[in-house]
Amino acid sequence: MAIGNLDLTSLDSSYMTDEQKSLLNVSNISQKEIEQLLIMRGQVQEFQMMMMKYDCALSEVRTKLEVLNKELSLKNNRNPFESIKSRIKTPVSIYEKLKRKGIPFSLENIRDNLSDIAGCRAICSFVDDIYMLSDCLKKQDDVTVLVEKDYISTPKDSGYRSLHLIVEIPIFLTDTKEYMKVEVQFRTIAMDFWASLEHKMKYKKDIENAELITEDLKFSADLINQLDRRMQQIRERIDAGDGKPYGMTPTKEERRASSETLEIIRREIQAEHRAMLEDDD
Ligand code: 0O2
Repeated sequence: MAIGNLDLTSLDSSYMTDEQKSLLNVSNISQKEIEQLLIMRGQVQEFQMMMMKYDCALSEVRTKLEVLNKELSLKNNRNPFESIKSRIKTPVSIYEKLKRKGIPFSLENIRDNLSDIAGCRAICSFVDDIYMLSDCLKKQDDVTVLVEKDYISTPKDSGYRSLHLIVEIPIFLTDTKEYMKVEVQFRTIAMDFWASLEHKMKYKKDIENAELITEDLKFSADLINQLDRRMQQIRERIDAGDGKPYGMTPTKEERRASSETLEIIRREIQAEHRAMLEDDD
């Protein structure tokens, strides 16, 4: 694995200028500057080795999920997940995350403080598939669950919903076995759609009235939650071969009333915010 296109032999690792030293604490660092930092510390190979191990662990977890998907789709006649994405965190994003946590950039700190260097995301159609799939993964005897964060039952203040597992799995190298952490996120298609949009807004600077968008996102997160639950109920009725609504399923009139109520609440939130912004002026 290459870290950029730098000629690693062209720099004297024992020599550190003031400018190079300042790289240790910059707020906007580039990939090239991180490479230089690693070269200065003589840690290029160690860093590459560490990232290779995360990459191997990621492949293992991804394969485990793909195997489960194949088996469960044969058993249940539908795929528990629609798609799967995996990524290794970039050096810049590793640097920025450590900085956000107030931790200096070092290989030891990366290993000890970041659990999402290797990340895998399974996008499911239904909420119950999320729990079924994650339970199957958790049960495997070479998987240790270090942390479980259920942001579906307890969403974040932003409205973010997903199930996160930090798992540790062994990877087998030529003469060693090492345990590596991988973050696995499970979401529905709708939750993923929401999270991508919200992520975009977080990283976009200079949005006027950003608070209004934040409120709208929170509101939309609730709507998405309702939609996910409803889709699941519909699927269960299809599976049962009986279209009869469940006790909880509202009538046409109730549905109309609840969407009208939601619209009123949405307008009230927006009006409140506009008033707040006018007060600030
Ligand atoms: P990126 O750029 O997506 O990689 P902790 O482990 O508790 O110290 P951490 O790692 O922030 O803190 O844990 P958390 O809260 O479980 O978040 C892990 C990842 O979940 C984040 O990684 C995001 O990908 C996603 N996430 C968490 N909260 C939100 C949210 O409110 N909105 C969106 N869109 N995504 C969220 P990163 O590294 O923060 O970001």
